[in-house]
Amino acid sequence: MCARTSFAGQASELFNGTTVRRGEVKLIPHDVGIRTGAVEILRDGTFRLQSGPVTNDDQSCFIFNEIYIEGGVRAPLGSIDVTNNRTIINTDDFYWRSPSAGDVRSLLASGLRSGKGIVSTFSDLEFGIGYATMARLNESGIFCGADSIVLKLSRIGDANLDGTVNAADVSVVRAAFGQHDTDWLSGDFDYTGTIDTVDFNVVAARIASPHVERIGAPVPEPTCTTALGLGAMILFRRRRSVA
Ligand SMILES: [Ca+2]
Ligand SMILES: [Ca+2]
Repeated sequence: MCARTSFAGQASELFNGTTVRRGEVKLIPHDVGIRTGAVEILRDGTFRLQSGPVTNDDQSCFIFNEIYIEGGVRAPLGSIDVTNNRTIINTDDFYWRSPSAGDVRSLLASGLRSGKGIVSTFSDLEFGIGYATMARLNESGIFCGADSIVLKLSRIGDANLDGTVNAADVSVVRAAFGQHDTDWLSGDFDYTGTIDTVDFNVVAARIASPHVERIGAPVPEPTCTTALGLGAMILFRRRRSVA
């Protein structure tokens, strides 16, 4: 269990117990504030957060304490659409259906692959969902622990989150190359947890041209010689199945 941090405010809205059976349920906040809750999403359902200004503070965000998606984290049949909201997935096992970090990564990977899982309708060839723990982002003071996962719409390839993709990001990926159980801040742009040639090519291709193919598409002449490949995915510890 991760350490719980202090509260900075009161939740302004709860969405506990929301079940999306099919179609779309849109969470429309009534005011600026923190929303916490749990969702259950069945086949072909989408739980969509109303898009809003992207914020980087703890005064306005969505926090998921529990997530259940039919099909499980590796083959989800429903979706959470975070649009452009700063969203936090609470991994604290204080909650019954809180996902592990590996579960969150699997849901992001599935979203990238199939459009089911954790997705953003604001994602395109330039922007994707960045992810890292609150601790890694030096964030605290909200309703969950330091190991909770923060999701932010980020420029693909921008590992250091400074808004641009350049040689500094290449350096980040190069330094983390071969590491497992990593995050976006280390250059894991395809949610495998491992930093490999796929991630390197993502950032290298975007320096060469901002209008490149989707993540995972082949790019010419990769410059990394160490190939771990997607098959080297780490087996993440699953505290519990959310299937
Ligand atoms: Ca950058
Ligand atoms: Ca990766």
